[in-house]
Amino acid sequence: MAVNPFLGNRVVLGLGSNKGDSLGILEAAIGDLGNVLTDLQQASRFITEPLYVLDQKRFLNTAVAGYYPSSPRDLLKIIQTLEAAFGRDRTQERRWGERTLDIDILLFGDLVIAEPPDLEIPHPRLTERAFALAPLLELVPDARDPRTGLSYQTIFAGLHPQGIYSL
Ligand code: A4P
Ligand code: MG
Repeated sequence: MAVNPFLGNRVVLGLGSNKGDSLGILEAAIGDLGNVLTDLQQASRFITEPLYVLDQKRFLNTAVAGYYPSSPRDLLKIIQTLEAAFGRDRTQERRWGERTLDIDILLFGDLVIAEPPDLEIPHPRLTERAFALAPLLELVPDARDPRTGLSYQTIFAGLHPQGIYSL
């Protein structure tokens, strides 16, 4: 993905919510991300069946793309502050359970970062998640996995149907 010498790396963030006023939360969070990323672009909103933990409400998912001038760790701090501002309280959550706002760094330019569990880019579960790949592909249709060179379009086409519907 592109690097702009003035604006920084192009990044893609995945957003999800299934607790509280999910649509309002996503819209407001994206508004705030407009102050973090330059040239912000938004994907469609999708209603998606929950993955992993099935006894919870459907999610609302989307993605945004834009340019970011600083480091991946700085961006991680910003998105975690934003999650908390929208009521995210990790101490009250079960893993993969309901949440007011989840923001994942899906791609950060073509960087590959393997510093688990704090930071892994591309997001470690991106390739198995239709709810993340569908909006990502709207924004960056020709994106490739920087580790393998495989196109995300091909990976997405090979997934079993997971129940994702345009809002
Ligand atoms: N972390 C490491 N790499 C990253 C990265 N690239 N971006 C670390 C963001 N964070 C990253 O995050 C736990 C830690 O991951 C963070 O502290 C950060 O340092 P978390 O948000 O609590 O998430 P998790 O439990 O690790 O799970 P993961 O895999 O991020 O999953 P989600 O997305 O949080 O899972 N079904 C549908 N249909 N739609 C959804 O949005 N979401 C979940 C929740 C489950 N099922 C879903 C959905
Ligand atoms: Mg997350």
